Order: sequence, then C-alpha cells, then structure tokens
Amino acid sequence: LKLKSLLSSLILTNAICLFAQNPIIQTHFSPDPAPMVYKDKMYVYTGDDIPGYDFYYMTKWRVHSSEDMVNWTDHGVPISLESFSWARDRAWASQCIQRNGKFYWYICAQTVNNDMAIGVAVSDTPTGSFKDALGKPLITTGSWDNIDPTVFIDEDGQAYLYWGNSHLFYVKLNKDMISFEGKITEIPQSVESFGGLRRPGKSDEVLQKQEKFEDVFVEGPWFYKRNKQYYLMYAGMTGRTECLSYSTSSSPTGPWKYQGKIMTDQPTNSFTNHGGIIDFKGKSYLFYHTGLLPGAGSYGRSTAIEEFKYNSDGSIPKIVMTKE
Ligand code: FUB
Repeated sequence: LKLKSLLSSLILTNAICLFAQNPIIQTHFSPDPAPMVYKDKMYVYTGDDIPGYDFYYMTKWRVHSSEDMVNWTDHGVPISLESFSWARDRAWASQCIQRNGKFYWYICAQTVNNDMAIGVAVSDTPTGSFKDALGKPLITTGSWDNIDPTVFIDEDGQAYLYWGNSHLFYVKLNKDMISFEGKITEIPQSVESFGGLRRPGKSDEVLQKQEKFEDVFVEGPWFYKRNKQYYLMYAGMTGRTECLSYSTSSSPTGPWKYQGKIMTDQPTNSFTNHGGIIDFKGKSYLFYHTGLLPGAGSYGRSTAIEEFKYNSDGSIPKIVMTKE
C-alpha cells in the first residue's frame, strides 16, 4: 500500500523521474542538453520537442536536476518563447551558467524579424524564476546562423560566448554577462581546425565542389577548459547525419586543432546530435540526444548520457551510445 501511495504521489506531482537508463527523461522530449554543475547537483537545461511535428518548431525550455545521475527531478518549464517579447518561434539550443550567485541562461530563438538571435534570461536560482535580462536579443545580426550559444568563464574571469550554424562566432562577454565588448569574431574554418571545410550553403558552389566534407563544423558548439587546454565539441557531419566531433586549442579564441569524432555512426534515430561535456563528482560525462523514445525520431529527441574517461594526454576517447 505504501508503495502504491508513493507511486501515485510521484505521478501526481510529476516531480521525480526515476530513470537510470537512456534516455534519462522519458516523460517528455528533452533535446539539446546543456549540463551545469552547481552545489553538488547536476542540472541539465534542454529544449522541448513537440510530439507530432515534422520540424524543430519548439516553444519552451526545460530543466532537470540530479544528485546521483540516476534520480532526476523535473523542474518544469522555467522559460518559453513568451518569456522573450522579441521571440516568435524555434526555441532552440541553450546553456546556463552561474556567476556571482546569478544564473544566466543563454537561448536562441527565431525573432519577429524572421531571423535567429541569442538572448539571455537571468535568475537568482538555477531553476528560476528567469526573466529576459535585456528585453531584446544580446546577439542579433539579421542572420540565421545565430543559434546554439555556449558560454564559459575562464580562470582570469573573462567570459566567452561561442555560437553558430555553419559559421562559428565568438564574443568576449563583459562581467555583467549580459553585454559584450569588442566585435563579433568569426572563427576561420579549415581541414586543420575542424576536419573539413565550412559546410556549403546553397550559394557556395565553389565549396560544394570540394571534396573535404567528411567532417565539418555544423552547429551545437560546446566550449570548456580542462587542464589548461580549451575544448570545442560540436555537431559535425558524417555522411547523412550529424556526429559529435571536437577540436582543441591552447587559447580560448583559437587557433583550433581538429581532434576527431567522439560519437559517430551510432543508431541515434535522429538527424541532429547536440552535446555537452562536464565533470561531476570525479567522473566525466557526455550529454547528447537521441530520437530513441518509442515512436520518436529526428523531431522527438531525448537527453542521453555516457560516462567516459579522458585519455592520459587529455584526448577524448570514442564514446559508444548505451541504453544504461
Ligand atoms: O533543436 C533545434 C536545433 O537542432 C538546435 O539548435 C541544433 O543544435 C539542433 O540540435
């Protein structure tokens, strides 16, 4: 009887998802996972794919947390398109970071001007309430490339925001985390830096004729530092679907050196892959997404996690998708 009442209270509150297996969240979709560790807890910020849609028409962002990587608490939907007066569709990938006791959640969305822009919401706690910090986008250049923000604060206090689709950009954020200094810089792409040439757009006929497209920077950058080395993981391309690849640098702004694919040729049942890497309680984890919930696919993506160990030279091993 006790078990029955515990189960019914879990169902009523929908507060705890007891899933140790992949995907870790099975009550709704959870694409584009961005992990953050704060005070002995792992938080994962995600988007929300809508069942039945055949494109990434997304409207909200979600948060879950865990102390043990097994039991996940659902913190609901702290922000949605309605939280940003300038946003009208495509609540795409995001990342949250803590600075001086405040939480800055960088998101991207389609604007009322019909392009993509990056905004930032701020809160006193990791789970909200979050408010649009600016009432307007932080990064807006009239381009569709303004997606997938990733943020990192270096040991000297300098914060960096990277983002991009096909083209990769960064700015140095000011200490307030809601403004930036200097100009937006585009990172040059080459076979040496990202394994292939920039993904061709429709007008890039010259690039299309070149051969080196086995791996390129596509989208979903994830920027972090480990043992004085900077890492940029991103969604690259393997044949018909995205893979996860990475490059490293001894400087936060490059030049980047391509290191290879981390996760490739996996039956993820999703065209996109989008990941984050983080250490927690002495272990390293890759967060990524798959379309492997029953009946799901490229537009019904869910967060999955793999534990891994860096090689002794700091390189990331090939990581194989598991169900547990
Ligand atoms: O989820 C929408 C978009 O798909 C993200 O912004 C990309 O990284 C890709 O995962």
